[in-house]
Amino acid sequence: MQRENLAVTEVTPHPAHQEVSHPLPQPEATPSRQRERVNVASFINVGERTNVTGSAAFKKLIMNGDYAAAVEVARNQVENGAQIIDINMDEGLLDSEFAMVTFLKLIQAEPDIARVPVMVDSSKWSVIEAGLKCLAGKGIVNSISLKEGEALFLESARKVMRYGAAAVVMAFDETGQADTAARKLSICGRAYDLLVGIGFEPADIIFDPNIFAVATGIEEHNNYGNDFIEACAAIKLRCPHAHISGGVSNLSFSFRGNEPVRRAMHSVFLLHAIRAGMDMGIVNAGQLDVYDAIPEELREACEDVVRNRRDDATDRLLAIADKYKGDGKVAEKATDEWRGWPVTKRLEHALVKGLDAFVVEDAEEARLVSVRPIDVIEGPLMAGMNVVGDLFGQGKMFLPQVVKSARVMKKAVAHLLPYIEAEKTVGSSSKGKIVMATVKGDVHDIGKNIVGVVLQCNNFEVVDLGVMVPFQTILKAANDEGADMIGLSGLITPSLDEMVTVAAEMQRAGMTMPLLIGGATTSRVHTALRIAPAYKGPVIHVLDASRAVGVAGTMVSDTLKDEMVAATAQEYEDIRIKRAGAKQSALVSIADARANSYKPDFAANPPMRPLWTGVQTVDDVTVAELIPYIDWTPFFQAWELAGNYPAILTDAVVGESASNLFADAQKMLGEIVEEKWLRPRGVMAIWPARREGDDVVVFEGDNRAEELARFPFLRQQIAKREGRPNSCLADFVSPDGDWLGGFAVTAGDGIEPHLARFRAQHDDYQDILLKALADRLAEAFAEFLHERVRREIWGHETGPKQSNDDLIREKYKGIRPAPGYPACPEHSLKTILFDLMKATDRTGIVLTESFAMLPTAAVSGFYFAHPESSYFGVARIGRDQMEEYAERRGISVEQAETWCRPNLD
Ligand code: B12
Repeated sequence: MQRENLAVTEVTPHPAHQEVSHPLPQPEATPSRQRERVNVASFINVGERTNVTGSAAFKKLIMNGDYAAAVEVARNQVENGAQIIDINMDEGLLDSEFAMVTFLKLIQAEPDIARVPVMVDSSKWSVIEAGLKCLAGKGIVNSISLKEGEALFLESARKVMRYGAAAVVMAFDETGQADTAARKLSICGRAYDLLVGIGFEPADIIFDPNIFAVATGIEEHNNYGNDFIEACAAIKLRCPHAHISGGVSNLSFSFRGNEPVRRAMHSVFLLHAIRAGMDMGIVNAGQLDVYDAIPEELREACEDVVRNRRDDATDRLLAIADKYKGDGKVAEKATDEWRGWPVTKRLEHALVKGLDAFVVEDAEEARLVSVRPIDVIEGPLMAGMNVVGDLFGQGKMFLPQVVKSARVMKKAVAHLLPYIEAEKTVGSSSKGKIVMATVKGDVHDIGKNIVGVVLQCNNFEVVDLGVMVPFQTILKAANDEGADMIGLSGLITPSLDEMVTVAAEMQRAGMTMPLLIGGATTSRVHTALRIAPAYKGPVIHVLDASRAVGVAGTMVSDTLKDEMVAATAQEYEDIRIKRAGAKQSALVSIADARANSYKPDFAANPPMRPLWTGVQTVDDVTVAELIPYIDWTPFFQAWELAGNYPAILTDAVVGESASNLFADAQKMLGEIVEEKWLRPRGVMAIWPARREGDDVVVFEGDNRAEELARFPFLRQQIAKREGRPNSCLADFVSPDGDWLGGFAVTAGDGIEPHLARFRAQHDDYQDILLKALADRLAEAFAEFLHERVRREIWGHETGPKQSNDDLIREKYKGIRPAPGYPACPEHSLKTILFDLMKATDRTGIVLTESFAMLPTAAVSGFYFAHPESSYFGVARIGRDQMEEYAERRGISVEQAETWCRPNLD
């Protein structure tokens, strides 16, 4: 089967434009992983309701042939936070192959379900194979094992490899299921060696080391919790890159009927198992509690049982279990009790809870009783921040809370600073200094700001140079400041080249300090292939804010640094070797790709004449009108809170954090509307057009005589399976006369004075909140304007308006791809679009040299109206197309190579 890999940059699809390609989440490969924080939020939930053996309701639907309702079960799983869905059709009275194929085809057609990977679950290989054949992205086979010996195991594994799939490997061998930690490790280790020996990708191995019931009354079962947890840690060390999964509900089987106790057991178990390396599992989010919110008595009793801490653990849990039946809620403690505590304890409490109302008052009180003002920072404030750092590290606190804590810290420090300066004492000794910048041409800075705040919370000194920073400024600041390391950030693909430039310039300047790389468009692979070779000093890609602390901490540690630098260098070298030797997906020539273009049925659906053509400034839209169009899920993602809105608000793990954040967002939105902080500004256009080859040519008049401009689009060149086209956006435009639309919108006009105000107040929380809301409003504006265009200007949509949910799921006809998104990855097309629409004059949006837009909260793109138009990813293209593109675009081949780079590797 031909897998359609995305380009080297491994960009994450924009939520609005997801594609069906599912790389498994990669564990960080360095030894530092063992030292990393427990990230409960990064734990992957596997949904299991689409399993005829596990769900009577699903079985009934499938047996009755009610596939439409069965699809809703899958959708429901995804909406409730499942990040992988397990599908099983093993039922004696069923044609399982037919059921698997029918169901998979149906869910593949639903973009909001198809965005999560599928686990094809069956005991019959024929069913698994039938399932794998119809998956467009990477599949996961559930499961293979050594139960029937090595020969059969390897035969199955080879078949899995042929489909480019991952596999769940059960800890089961010829003698049975593994129960003790030692057996689990020995079977998984053996399976790992066999798999790696035949070239199976280690990251595609998902071990299931068996979670068994504890507290059953049978003594031999008492250590099952520990056995699993210890096995996780040992397997992670023994089998680099492999994942660990398990079915969590088995653990509490003996407490059936007492949900609060089961939930508490699962939460306690997961805290330890995730910490030990478990990275995915079948767990119902509704069956989890926030660890710290579990009543202490129950939590301790569960700890005793799960960790087998005392012989009478089962009896003790049984003795209290009934008390917690029902809703199991405990009365909240009086909230203002803490104001009566000693000042050091109050400061710690304010930091942990992110309460800034009394912090200046308390910092002053602490200063008056301290010998030197600096003692307040180095004493109670740092102690409080250490608690915050630890809780975040243990996955017991989430990013929005940490940013609020940072605000409390900054306010206290701001109050103390004048006294410290008056005394001219030396400032607090930091762990290390990092100079951070978003590179030249790029304007994104939420991710960088978050990392900055988190590092500051962990006692790093951060020199933030802002956005669009040329390499000269970065290098100079690093030298002048005596920095310990440099951190670069970037949102869009042109920044990747700029990062290579910074690295090369660091090399030329003879620097040796570590270079950390982060931002939405960056990846471990790109860092290994392009950035690291340009610089001899340490270069490390950092996936997110939570990992930044571990990496930065290690880079300033005398004992840990060398090990991590060497391990990362080795890991990047492995990536380079693997890439050099890897068979890349085959390409066809651009001529053959064109011959296999997508051919819409223009006879059945001829191009629809718009009600109006021309260019129009859009200045009549208010923020209040845009609010209902907001897609909230990415807002929570920006704060590292995993889950879909609205289910995330009641999520057992992050629900409380998400709800508080959401309430703060609503409050700020109220102020934005009330006090007119932001002014939406936009422009849209519709031109008569025609397809010429892979270009869409736009014209002044309806007779299509006077050419205004041409938009050259890129075409997929990866060899396709029979019946699947090599698509190009131009395919959706008729060569016999059609129309094309364009737009550019921003919600960022007016944002600067408010950001400056928050900065002056040392309030990173409000600063990041406002930026994140402006970004959501920009996306909402694009959605709103597209709807207006479809209904009132182009007029191809009629009937009742669609709900916001349906808009988010793109249930409408027609698309609005944006330059930079996978269907038109080349960013420079924005210049043509902007010139034609006079977008800068009409909206105030300007383009940087890398084609980023300022204000940051901005989106621009095209409108295609044909009902068959759809999103896809261009992915890798050949040099033949790139060279021809240079000609079509009127640029040199070198220039085309730079602009198309992410699609060339
Ligand atoms: C939200 C979003 C937007 C928002 C705002 C973005 C912003 N403020 O920067 C809006 C809607 C405005 C937007 C617009 C566009 N977007 Co957009 N967007 C996203 C999205 C969905 C999430 C990005 C984000 O903010 N994540 C949350 C932050 C917190 O995460 P982060 O940036 O990754 O940062 C974390 C880590 O990377 C790391 N990190 C970051 N920096 C640093 C630095 C250091 C030193 C370290 C150690 C770590 C570190 O830690 C951070 C915290 O955990 C991504 C897709 C995705 N899922 O990533 C696309 C994405 C980034 N967008 C993309 C594109 C193309 C665009 C547009 C060009 C589209 C267009 N033509 O209009 C515009 C450009 C906007 C502009 N001003 O020029 C592409 C970029 C890839 C590409 N081909 O260039 C992406 C990847 C989508 C895709 N698959 O195509 N976008």
